[in-house]
Amino acid sequence: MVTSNVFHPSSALAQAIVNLFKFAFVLSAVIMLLVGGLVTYCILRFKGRPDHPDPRPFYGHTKLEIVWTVIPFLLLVCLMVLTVKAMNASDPPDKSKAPDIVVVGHQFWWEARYPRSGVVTANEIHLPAGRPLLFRLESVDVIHDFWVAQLGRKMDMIPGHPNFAWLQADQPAEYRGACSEFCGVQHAWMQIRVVAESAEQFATWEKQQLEPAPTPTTPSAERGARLFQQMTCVNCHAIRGLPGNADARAGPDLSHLASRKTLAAGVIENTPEGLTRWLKNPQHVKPGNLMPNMFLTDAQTEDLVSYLQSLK
Ligand code: HEC
Ligand SMILES: [Cu+2]
Repeated sequence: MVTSNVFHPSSALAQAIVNLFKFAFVLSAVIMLLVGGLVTYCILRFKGRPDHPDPRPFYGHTKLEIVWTVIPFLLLVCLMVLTVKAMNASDPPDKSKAPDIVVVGHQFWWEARYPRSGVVTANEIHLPAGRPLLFRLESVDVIHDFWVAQLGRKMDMIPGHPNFAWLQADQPAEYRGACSEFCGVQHAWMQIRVVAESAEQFATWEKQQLEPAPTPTTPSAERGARLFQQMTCVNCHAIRGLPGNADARAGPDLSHLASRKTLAAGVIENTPEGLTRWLKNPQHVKPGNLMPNMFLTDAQTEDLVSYLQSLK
């Protein structure tokens, strides 16, 4: 099941945020209608007519000024109390604890690291449902904002200043998230897929992600693997098991690319056609992203696609 309806929260914190939003929205709507209504009434009722003299102005009406200061003050106090209550719907993130998941914002994709197991993946974040998870949120370039509305609060990712947040999915399902701070031309194509699953399914996923990338078995995939290392792909993309590129983090980790549904943070489906289009010219598919057009020939593209497809 894929869900992206912010009004169907999947954790106590997300529920508290939705409640606060609804209250603030209704309150603002009532005030807007009241003020707008009164202004409209006054315009119609007291509009100047040719034979009317100017109305008498009055200054310094103490009672009136007290009333229109106290009412907004009380409303703001009320909103503040409710906001603090919503913020306390989850524990304050404990920065001294080891995070469950580290998400790093990149222009224009998400790196996800699982410090306990050592799994590294991108754009598709698997997590066990039913328990709170501590996220550490970082950025390597500009300010991004990690937001999966149904699981918890949104949180800025600020270069050099890691932030922490609790997120939880009560139900196993697929949740959608997005970058919520304008971070460059492809900001809108920084989507997050969160796959919340049972503890067993999650453990299976983690185990599979930890395997070294499978060795290619067909001639085409073998040629693709060689191309991958001869061309500059290895400088930007890590593949578990390839010698010497474990630190390549300029692009997504591709060790188990074939286990992901989409490419480039949700822009296209991860199919042979999608991969071919991406490799032929990533700048056409996602203009301004940080993977250059490699000007591959059709044969090279085909071999690379067979190789990448084999990375289950
Ligand atoms: C200069 C660094 C760089 C080089 C060189 C490079 N890439 Fe990329 N690649 C990236 C970045 C950055 C992204 C993420 C783009 C985005 O989503 O904004 C990416 C995305 C991808 C993706 C999609 C991954 C995903 O999980 O969505 C694939 C597949 C890929 N590159 C394959 C290759 C191959 C094959 C080569 C060599 C022919 C290559 N790349 C060369 C930086 C690079
Ligand atoms: Cu962003």
